[in-house]
Amino acid sequence: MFANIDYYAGDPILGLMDKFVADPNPNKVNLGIGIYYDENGQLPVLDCVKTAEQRIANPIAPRPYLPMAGLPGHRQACQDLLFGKDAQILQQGRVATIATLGGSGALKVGAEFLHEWFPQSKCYVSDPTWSNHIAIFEGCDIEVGSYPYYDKASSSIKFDEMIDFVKKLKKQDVLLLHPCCHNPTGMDLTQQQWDTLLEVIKQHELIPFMDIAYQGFGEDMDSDAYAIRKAVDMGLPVFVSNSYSKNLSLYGERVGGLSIVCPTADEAERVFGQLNFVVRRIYTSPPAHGGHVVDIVMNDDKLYQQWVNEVYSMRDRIKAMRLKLKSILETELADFDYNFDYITRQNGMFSFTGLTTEQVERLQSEFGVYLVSNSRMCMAGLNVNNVDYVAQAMATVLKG
Ligand code: KET
Repeated sequence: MFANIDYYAGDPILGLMDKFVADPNPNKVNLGIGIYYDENGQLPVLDCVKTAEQRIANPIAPRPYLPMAGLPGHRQACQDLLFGKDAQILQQGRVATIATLGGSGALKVGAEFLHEWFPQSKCYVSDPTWSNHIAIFEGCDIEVGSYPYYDKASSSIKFDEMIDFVKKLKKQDVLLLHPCCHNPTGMDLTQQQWDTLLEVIKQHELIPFMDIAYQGFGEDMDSDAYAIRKAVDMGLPVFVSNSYSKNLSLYGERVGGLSIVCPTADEAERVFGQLNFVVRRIYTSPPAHGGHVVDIVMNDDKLYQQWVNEVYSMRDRIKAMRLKLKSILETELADFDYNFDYITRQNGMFSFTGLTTEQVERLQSEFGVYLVSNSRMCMAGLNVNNVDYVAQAMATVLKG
């Protein structure tokens, strides 16, 4: 009965995690999946989260179903963080926001909504992008194409090509964008480039879908949301999926949000209703624990400030590791024609190293250093104890 079912080749990122766990090499280093590990190589529990969890645990409360859209305080938290507490669109009731199962859940619900209400729309993702972007949209029967983004040879963005491509898209096509900390390249548009791109999006009546999974890891909470807020100021009907997996270090709790900015409050109410209906048909309502943590941390001034500081110290530790890796590689490979400036020009958790598939494989088999096969390295897996080892391994494979 099931003999004709295809084998699943596994996920390029999650599959690597399984391989890493099974590797007996005592020196192994996990630089595959986008997870932040602290200076001791441990997954941190943020102090603000510990405080919130103490409040939830005591007293032990009953567990009703949450509303389909999640906790009001979770939804409010997403809106404040993405658009700014005082944003006019929030006062005008023009944003439909639901709590979702991580950023992935937000993308799925958003894609289902688009498939139902904008059946003619195609979705365009950056070349390259996070592999699951393509899988999620195709999984909702949406045709997915890609727009030019990253030039491997120069480790920079092909902005002019990108703009020329976007100008050719059809009205209401969807453009999936990374407002900050682009995954996998770490290369973000400048504010001026965002202004230019959003103007083209407006002229051609495209739908910008902004996926923000690393807010706070780039520059700061507000600058990282620049593209989102600019699109709102320009009156665009922007979709935003956000994730708290990384910036609250709550990967397994599955917390995120989907927000759709509408022209009027009435439209926002209709859209909100349809998002609820999508949720009802897939999983009815989100899990409660992570939602309560988000609600407590984000809506308490003191905990919120503590959280922001904790995110910034994660951001700064990653930046320090970029500098360190770059400096060791420059010393080790001084006699070779390599340029490692890209390491500190890239933002967020990832560095796109440009290593070949063979070099990535060698790093894995000879040194137990795991990168995603597209050459993406998670900088948040580096620490003072392993950065020398990783740099030496990289230098060895680059020497050939
Ligand atoms: N968007 C982007 C851009 C992203 O990098 C991730 C996760 C998500 C959404 C999903 O977020 P979540 O809240 O976990 O559903 N990326 C890392 C983990 C993964 O592949 O699932 C990664 O790229 O390693």
